[in-house]
Amino acid sequence: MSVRLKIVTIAVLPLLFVLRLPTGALAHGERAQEPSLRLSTIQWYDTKWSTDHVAVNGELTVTGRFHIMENWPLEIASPAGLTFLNVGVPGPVFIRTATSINGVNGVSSMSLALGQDYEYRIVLKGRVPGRYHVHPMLDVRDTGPILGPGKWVSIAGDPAAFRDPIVTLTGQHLDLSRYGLGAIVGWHVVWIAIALLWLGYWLRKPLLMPRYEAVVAGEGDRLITRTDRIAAAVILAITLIVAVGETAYTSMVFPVTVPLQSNQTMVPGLDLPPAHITVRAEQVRYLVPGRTVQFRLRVTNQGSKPIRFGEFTTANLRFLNNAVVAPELDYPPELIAPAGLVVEPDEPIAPGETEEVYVEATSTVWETDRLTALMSDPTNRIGGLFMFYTPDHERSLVEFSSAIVPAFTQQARSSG
Ligand SMILES: [Cu+2]
Repeated sequence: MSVRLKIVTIAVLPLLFVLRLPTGALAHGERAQEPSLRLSTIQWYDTKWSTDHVAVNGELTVTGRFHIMENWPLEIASPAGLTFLNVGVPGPVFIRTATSINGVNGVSSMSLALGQDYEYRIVLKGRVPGRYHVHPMLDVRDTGPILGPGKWVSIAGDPAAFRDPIVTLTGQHLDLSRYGLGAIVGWHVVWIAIALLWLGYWLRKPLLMPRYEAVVAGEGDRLITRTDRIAAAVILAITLIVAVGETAYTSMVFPVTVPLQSNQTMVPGLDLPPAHITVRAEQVRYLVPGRTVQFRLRVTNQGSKPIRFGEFTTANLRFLNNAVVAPELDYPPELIAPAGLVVEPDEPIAPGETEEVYVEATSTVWETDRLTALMSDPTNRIGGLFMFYTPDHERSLVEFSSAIVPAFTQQARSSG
């Protein structure tokens, strides 16, 4: 290979690589968040979308639960400070007509407790036609948005037909989708006109170079004339009169207003029965060539019924033990790992017993969702929820959190 060819190859190869990357981009950035944020903070589960096709003005309800990790990473601000339940969608394509967390109205910000579970309900109304990825989302102060699982939902119909009718506290019937639009446009026009007047006054005079020359010649003081001063005073007077006048006019027309609220609500956690199961990590490895997380666990069943592994969920990914649970038919398939959850031995753990169990969660998503970028994080931790089931299908959730070590070669399973 000639030197020139080598240089060309070195220059072009990375470019080809970069150009090739965006082919897999389907969603809107949820994969860009740091793995520690997605693996070890909020575990979303039981997420349901009431439909994936709504009309303009039609309703979509997103419901589900989330568990806030007790073992919340020290370096990440937690929802015990301040948080707000929202939806992750590209822009105001829906309006949110109601939210609740554990039955508490979600209109204001909340403080949530670590280690607790919360049940939420978000009611949306279709506004702008299109196809959107709809996620439940918690905005956590000083951390940012933490997205739940996303599902593609289409809105169909005529955007002009969108209505948002309300009745105010004084009994007026309004349509918020258009209310006040005339006043907004009108006042913008007034201010733009004042700005253009001011700009126009100066632009008609000789500009940069002649003025620069005058300053250099020591005649800078003569650049601003008496007329300029009068014009400036007039514009200042107009600005003040319009600003004060519009405020006075608006408060006269709308005597009763309520300012935007900034409440903070404390929401108690769900009252779930205790799990009576302990899961201790003996060793957790990420096998790089197999795209597999391998757990060596010591599970103790302190309950009164035998239990089996049903699911491991983390970062909105679900690994199901197909022998125990089946996925819901309308759940986004890309969020369920096809290889499922391998459990060895996959036998019920009897009450009072402690078993050594080997569990394997394989998915290409560890790589494609960049979750393994955690290997280059200063904190190599994996978190998630293990779900256990009794023979009569009672579910227990156990939070899991452990250090994880990358491995580049398969090791014999007995040599733990
Ligand atoms: Cu998305």
